[in-house]
Amino acid sequence: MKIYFAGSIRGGREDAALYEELIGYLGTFGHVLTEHIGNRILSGHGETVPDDRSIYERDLHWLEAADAVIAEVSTPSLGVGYEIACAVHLKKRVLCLYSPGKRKRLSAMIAGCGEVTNAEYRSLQEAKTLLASFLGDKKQGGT
Ligand code: 6IA
Repeated sequence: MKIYFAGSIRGGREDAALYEELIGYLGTFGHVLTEHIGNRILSGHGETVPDDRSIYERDLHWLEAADAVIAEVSTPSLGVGYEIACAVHLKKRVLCLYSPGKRKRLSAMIAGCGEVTNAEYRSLQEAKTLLASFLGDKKQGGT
């Protein structure tokens, strides 16, 4: 199974360590196409190489190839919102994970979208449980 993980980059890197944890866990279910999102060295400025057009085209290509899309939406990000909308139009299964009370309220354009699964969590363990139930029994070994 190919999994597309979306998380904030230029929207802010406050949750980078959390993304890293979630990506590690997702790796037990399949291949995570976007492992770099959890790279804590990657700054909120994003990198200049590859250039923005290459990033856009590569990510859209990965999104098209994905079997499931997981978006961590607690840190608001234009890019993540755009990816969610694209995924919906591509008829992908989309899970949006949101940790309430941390910062801003989740946009109504995500919270009110009936074509994605919205789920709130309060701990890493709870987020993992939500991922496992969304991805069903497709786990590939490990815990
Ligand atoms: O607006 P944002 O930058 O917060 O958007 C974040 C989302 O857009 C992520 O879910 C990514 O899939 C995508 N995205 C934004 N910037 C990059 C990027 N920068 N690389 C890949 N995807 C990106 C360069 C990093 C690379 C040199 C390791």
